[in-house]
Amino acid sequence: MFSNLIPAAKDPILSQSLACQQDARANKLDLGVGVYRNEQGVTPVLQSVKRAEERLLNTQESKGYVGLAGCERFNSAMIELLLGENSSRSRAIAVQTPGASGALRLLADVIAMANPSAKIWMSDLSYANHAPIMKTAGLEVAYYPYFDPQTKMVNETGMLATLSTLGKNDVVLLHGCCHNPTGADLSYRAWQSITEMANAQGFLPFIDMAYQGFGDGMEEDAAGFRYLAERVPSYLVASSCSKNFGLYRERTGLAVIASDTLQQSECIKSRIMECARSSYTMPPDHGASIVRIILEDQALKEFWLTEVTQMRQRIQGVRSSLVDAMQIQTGTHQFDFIAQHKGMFSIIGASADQVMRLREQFGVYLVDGGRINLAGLKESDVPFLASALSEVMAS
Ligand code: PLP
Ligand code: TYF
Repeated sequence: MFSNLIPAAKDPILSQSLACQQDARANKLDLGVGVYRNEQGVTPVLQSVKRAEERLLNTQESKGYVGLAGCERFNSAMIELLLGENSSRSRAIAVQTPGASGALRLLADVIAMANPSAKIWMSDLSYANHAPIMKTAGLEVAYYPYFDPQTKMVNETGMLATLSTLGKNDVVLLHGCCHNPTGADLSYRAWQSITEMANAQGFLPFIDMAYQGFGDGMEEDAAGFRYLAERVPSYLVASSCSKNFGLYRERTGLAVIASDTLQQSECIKSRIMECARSSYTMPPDHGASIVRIILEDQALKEFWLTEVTQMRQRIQGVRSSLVDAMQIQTGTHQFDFIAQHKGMFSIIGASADQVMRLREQFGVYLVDGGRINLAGLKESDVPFLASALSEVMAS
């Protein structure tokens, strides 16, 4: 049966972390996979999560099945976190999914079901799994210009020029905030232009919100998306609890559908549940129960928000320390862009050769393409990283 199969290519991100684990050097740095680590180098279980888990342990009376859409109270609480008081809430409904990855796949499946010739446009560059997920769902993938390697910021003119050519057959995948892998986010003005174009030309916005709270704040990070949501007839969202709740392995996410009418959204939801049924059927409950408990309890929610603020501020602190250290090392402002980037990642402009040298000579592991995970860097490792970067990137 399987004799004609050859082994799959390695996961480009996870394989870097595995290689780092096998590296015997004491001062190696794993800046590959996108997980948050604290100053001790640990990816912690949040205290708010511990409290919710304790409550769950003491009160949960059944492990019976929940349903194809998961927990509806989780779905409602997550919609509120994502949309706030946004007017599109009246037509937005959701399905609990195994991570945002599960949401991306189910939403891709339902797009393919509705329109097999739909084309998904994604940013050049984008999250390493976006294209494989969309292609496996049978969708055609294309790219709009996004990252400008010169300025290290978004090439909004180029992006909007491409989007201006799109129409009803097209889906535009946008990162809600904290762009992976570049760290370069859209301006509010760009969100406004995209909204106008979606309305005038009829393409469907599809937002991937994997890092809400890691950029400028929980509300701030949703502002551009909410502007769009209020004004376009239809949109889709894949949202993740992996990073902002630290629930990575619990596989907790949400697929949101907002169509012209609630009735139409309900129809799409039923088709998404059908796709789930023919795959994993029901999503895992533990992470969603934790999130529901936190979001439904005002005091616990406030406490969780302070924990997210601490994570965000640590990342911002690391960004500014690295900028300072690079100014000292290079005597230039060449790396100042790192402080303007948002969220966990930055593309620092290292060539394939330089990424290899960082790995071999210094034990510094970046993802191919030169993505660095600032959220995995300790303040105390900044001087070592800065000297490695300046040595490798100066030559
Ligand atoms: N979307 C983006 C942009 C991501 O960076 C990630 C990575 O974790 C995901 C989706 C997948 O997240 P999850 O762990 O919720 O499946
Ligand atoms: O981009 C990242 O590092 C995160 C984590 O197959 C991740 O999104 C990495 C690889 C992968 C799934 C998630």
